Formats: sequence, structure tokens, C-alpha cells
Amino acid sequence: MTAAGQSISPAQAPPALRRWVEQVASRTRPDRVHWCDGSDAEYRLLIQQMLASGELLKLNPATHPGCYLHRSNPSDVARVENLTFVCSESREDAGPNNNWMAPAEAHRKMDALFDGCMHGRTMYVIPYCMGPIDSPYARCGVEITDSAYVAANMKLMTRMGAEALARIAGDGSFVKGLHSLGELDPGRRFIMHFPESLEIQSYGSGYGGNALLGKKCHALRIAGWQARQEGWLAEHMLVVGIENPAGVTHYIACAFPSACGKTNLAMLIPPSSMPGWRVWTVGDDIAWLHPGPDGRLWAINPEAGYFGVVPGTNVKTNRQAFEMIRRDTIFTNVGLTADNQPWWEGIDEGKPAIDWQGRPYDPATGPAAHPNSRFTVSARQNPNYSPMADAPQGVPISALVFGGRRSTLAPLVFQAHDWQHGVLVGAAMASETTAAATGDVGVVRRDPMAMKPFAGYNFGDYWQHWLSIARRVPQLPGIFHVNWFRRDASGRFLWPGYGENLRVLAWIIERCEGRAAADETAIGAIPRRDSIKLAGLDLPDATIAELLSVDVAQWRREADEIDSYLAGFGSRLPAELRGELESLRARLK
Ligand code: OXD
Ligand code: MN
Repeated sequence: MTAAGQSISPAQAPPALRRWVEQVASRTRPDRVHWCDGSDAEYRLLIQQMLASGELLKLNPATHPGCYLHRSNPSDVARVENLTFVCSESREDAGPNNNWMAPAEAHRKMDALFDGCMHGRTMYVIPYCMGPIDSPYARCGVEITDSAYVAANMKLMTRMGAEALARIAGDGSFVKGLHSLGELDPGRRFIMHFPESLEIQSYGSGYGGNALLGKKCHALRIAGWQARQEGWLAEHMLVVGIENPAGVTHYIACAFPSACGKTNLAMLIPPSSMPGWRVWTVGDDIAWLHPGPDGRLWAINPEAGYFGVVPGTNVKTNRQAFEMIRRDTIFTNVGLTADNQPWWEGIDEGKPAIDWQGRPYDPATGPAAHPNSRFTVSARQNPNYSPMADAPQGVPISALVFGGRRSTLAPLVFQAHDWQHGVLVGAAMASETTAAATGDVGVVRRDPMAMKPFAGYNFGDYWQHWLSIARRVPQLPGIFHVNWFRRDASGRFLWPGYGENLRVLAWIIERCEGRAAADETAIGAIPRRDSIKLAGLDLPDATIAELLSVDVAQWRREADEIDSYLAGFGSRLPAELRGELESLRARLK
């Protein structure tokens, strides 16, 4: 892109930003520097360039206007947790939950990689704002990248460009994110975080969570560090408004690990047997939660778009998303039909002709779409987009919901006894791994608060911080745990999931209103059968009983496993959590 396509000038940037851009340019030596203004014209130009270079393919304009396909390097299709580091001064501050490298060593390594790496390329300077531009809770950053794909995705995923630059000039501080595709060589790939200096450096990957630095790197790992210092929470949570037939809306925030259905839940369509209910999307992946002036906990979604998992999306599982991604969407690593429409496993229509690597489709060589193929789309295209999603103060939260993918053990839903017990429930979360990160799929691992890959500091300190929220928020939300993924002995899911999950959410909000009945058990409060709306669901009684059962012997074993996991945090483990675990054990006796 030439300077002619550029409508903000570096002169508008604060001196600290200009100096940093000059330093980066002198190290990386790009052919051109482009300051992104965030305009639609600029987005169109980026797309034109990528079509010309082959980085994007145009999809069938009759069926999918404004849609493009990007094929990534086959070695670069997911987050790389083993190559992601927190580089705090003290190793203990990063904790056993993070890879750690000393900042000086990490800088030496990264400086060598970045040296001259943008030669022959354009360097894009992307000012962005995480959160509504006029929100006191929003925070800004600047990403420098040599990837036009990243620049175009940042336009869809964040409030990016001139407005963000103006806010940065007023704020005085911003997160510095430096990214280069490098050679896309897995042997020369690192995602480094320097929380004390608010810096991120990412080299060698173009994949979403590794390269769109506003998302996991800034809005979770760096913001989490700031949130701890300032008394708020940066969480891997969707936020939705649930409106009941009386027109009352409760907002809830739900933490589920990657690729466990957060986008689907955020865009849920109520079942026909629940007329008058509506679900409004505030966010599908990240929530920043602040103690509000009225004593409640308030949430904003720092993002402005969705980077959603594509496979499995169809008219039955998520009709809204299916319609939403038929226009103005960037697809990454899906297959193609013979007439150039995107195709993925579970689409329930059409046939694949070409796979995600551009080869003629052959089931013997794997799926047509990569299991972690993604769509990037502006949140404004969501027909359920909440009118409150842009409110500067955010939305008040009635309930926090934790959930994992567990074929056994965890019942459909339970409620923690109180905040402290709820923190243990979150800390003890476990889930089967998915294709969102490289590594084995389907292995149960501890994923506290769905933050295992994203907590930018020691989990022991993180839990202590969660516990301290009880002192800052007089009207605390209820804490719940759900599991949509229980299976029977033959491996079939017991619960239908998707839109039917609203039945569980309705119980949760009625519980928060003090209306729904529950039975106390050792692990928490479980719905009485008649307090959960099951009418219109053809589920055998025995299945419902199993979904709501607590197997005490299994939970005793689970408590032992939680104990040995928490012990790994040594002296940083809060005494209150140890006490909660002992109380759980006593209740399970
Ligand atoms: C995501 C993830 O992309 O969690 O949201 O991996
Ligand atoms: Mn996520």
C-alpha cells in the first residue's frame, strides 16, 4: 500500500509512539511504512492487495458477497502454547502455568529474529482500542506487523485506526505489540509477553491468537496483569443478555475453554418451546469485569468482532452465525465446493471439491476444512448484537458460569455455595483439549477459569486476586458450573446442547432472582427436576437423572486430583482455596 492510501499521518501520533515506530523500522527495515486509519476504503485496498498477491481468494460473490479465503501455512494453524512465554522479571510471577524467559534473554532472541525481517515488505502501524472507544474501561494498543492479513483482521476484530490513535494521544500510554510473519518456520516462532513494560513480541506465525495481538496477548495476558494491579478482571468469557418473556434481561458471563462453543452460546437461538425468550450477544470470547459504582460487577467486551471456529456451524447448530458469515467475512483454512463456496465438516449442505490446503478433496488425506478453521467477521453483522454492547459502562453481571468439556463426572449444572467456593470451582475446572491449540486433542487437562493458556501471571496470585473481588463488589454475581458434554456408556452425548442450553441458563438466572428451587449436594446446588424447564424436550427420565446426578465416589477421586494440581502452586496457593478444598472433602465423606 502506498502513502497515497493513507489518511492519518505520523504527525498525529504522540512522540513516544513515533519514536517507537522509528526504532522498529530501523531494526526491521521494511520497504514501506503504512499507518492504518481504519477506514473501509483502506480495508478494500488491503483486500485488493491480498487478492493480487494470492494471500486471499475471492469466494463465490453470488452466494458469499465480500467473502474471502485465506490458506495459512499448514504448519501454522493454531495457537502454540509451547512457544508462548511470559517474560516477567521474576520467574515466580509467571508461575508454573506459564513458560518463562528472562526479559533480557527474550529481548536478545527477538531482536535477532526481527533484525531486517521486514525487508521487501510493508510495515503496518495499527492503533487499536480494546473496548468501546468512549469507555473508561477500554485500553489501547498499537500493533506493528508486516502482514496485510493481520491488518485486515484487526479492522474486523477491534476498533482500529484514527479514533484509536486520538484516544492514545489522550491516554498517554499504550500496549506495544510487534509482529512479523518471519519465515513462518516453527523452529523460529515465539510469542513473548513483557507485562512489566506492556510489550508483546510475536514472530513466525500468522495464526489468529498468535498474531492478532489485541486478542489473547493484550486483552488477556497483558490486561490480566494490569487488572490485578488495578482491581478488576480480564477473563476468557463470553457475555450475553438473557431476556425473559416478561422483558427482564440478565447478563451472564461464561468461561469455557477454546472451541467449546462460546460463540454458539453467545448467539443462541431459543428453542420453539421457550417462546418470548431472547438472547443478546455482548461478546463471544473475552470479558473485562469491573466493580461498578453501584456495587455490582460490570462487563465490557474489549473486542469488536468474532474469530470463530467454523466446523460444525450449520442452520441447526447456529443459524444466526451461519447467516452472519454469508457476507463480508474472512475465512481461514476452510475447504471449497466446485463453485467456490466455503465448505466445512458439519455444514450439512454442498460437497467439498478442494481441501483447506488447496488440494483436490480426498477423505483419505483428512478433513476438507481444518478442525480449527476460522471465520473473522465484524460483530455488527450479528443479528443478536446487544444494543448494550457499545455502552461505555458495560452491562451488570448477574451470574458467572464456568464450564468444561467432560464426558463424565460434572453434572449438567450446579451452583457454588458462595464466592469463595465458586473460586475453587473455577480453579478446579478441567476440560478435554481441542484443535484450537497445537498438541493432542481430547485429553483431559486442568484449565482453571478457561485461562490455562491465557493467564499472564502465576495462577496462585490470580486466584488470590479473584478472592479479593469479594471485598470490592458488595453485590456479587452467583457462580455456576455447567457441562454440555456428558456422554453415555456408548459415547453418545446425554444433553442436546446448542439452543436447548437456554433451559439451563434460564434456571441460572431464576436462581439469581431467588426463584428456582435446588437441592444442596456436596459439590453445590443442583436443580430440582421441576425447577428446570424441560417441556418440549424429549429426554428420558433416566437421562435427566443421570445429567443431574453427583457420583460421590468419583468426586472423591476428583478432589484428590484437584489437591495435587493445586499443590503445584506451593506457597502462592491462597489458604482460602486450600480451606475450601478441605470443606469439599469433608462434605464428600
Ligand atoms: C480463540 C481461542 O481463538 O480461544 O478464541 O483459541
Ligand atoms: Mn478464546
